[in-house]
Amino acid sequence: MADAKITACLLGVVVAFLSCTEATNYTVGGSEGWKIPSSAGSYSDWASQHTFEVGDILVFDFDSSDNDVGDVTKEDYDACNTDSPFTVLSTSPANYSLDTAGDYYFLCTTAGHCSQGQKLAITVTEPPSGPTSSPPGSPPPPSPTTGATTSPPKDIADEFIAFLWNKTVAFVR
Ligand SMILES: *[C@@H]1O[C@H](CO)[C@@H](O)[C@H](O)[C@H]1NC(C)=O
Ligand SMILES: *[C@@H]1O[C@H](CO)[C@@H](O)[C@H](O)[C@H]1NC(C)=O
Ligand SMILES: *[C@@H]1O[C@H](CO)[C@@H](O)[C@H](O)[C@H]1NC(C)=O
Ligand SMILES: [Cu+2]
Repeated sequence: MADAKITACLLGVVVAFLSCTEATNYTVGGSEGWKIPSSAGSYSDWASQHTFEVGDILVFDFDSSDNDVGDVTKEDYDACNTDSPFTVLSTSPANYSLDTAGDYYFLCTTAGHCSQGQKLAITVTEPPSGPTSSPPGSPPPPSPTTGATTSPPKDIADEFIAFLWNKTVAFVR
């Protein structure tokens, strides 16, 4: 019973660890895509349901005849000023790489669209850790579970922990 629980828990940790290191493509607005939204808060609702990390990609899916994507300052986002975007992406689907941590602001530059809610603000964070975070050849970071590799396993649960720890260390290297 306890062994099964420990096993399930450890598997959860390993799966979470692996999925954290994957870059994710997010389709802005989900199936609704990028257009004048049905309700003004749609894109802030969508953004609040996701966590964005460096390396992720925003995919803007839109009707190119009447929409585009401009990345702008917070001031231009707040005021729906469409006159000075840094870049404009006008071919759908547009892929926007989130290369650095920080706040990002987007709007559609078509007159009237931003004020009707076609605007997006997100915050991008550094991933908690990554395969490149420790230089090659350096020892693994100190951890309470390191003992699992040095002391002989006492039972099947300990052996499984040692096995998972070995896999995790191998993955990080
Ligand atoms: C994300 O999109 C890029 C191209 O924009 C593609 O190369 C990559 O395979 C996609 N990744 C996932 C996880 O879908
Ligand atoms: C964005 O990525 C998708 C998937 O890889 C690709 O089909 C599409 O052509 C890309 N968009 C642009 C404008 O390059
Ligand atoms: C973990 O790795 C060590 C050597 O690095 C090895 O001796 C040990 O048998 C491995 N344990 C498991 C459970 O794979
Ligand atoms: Cu638009």
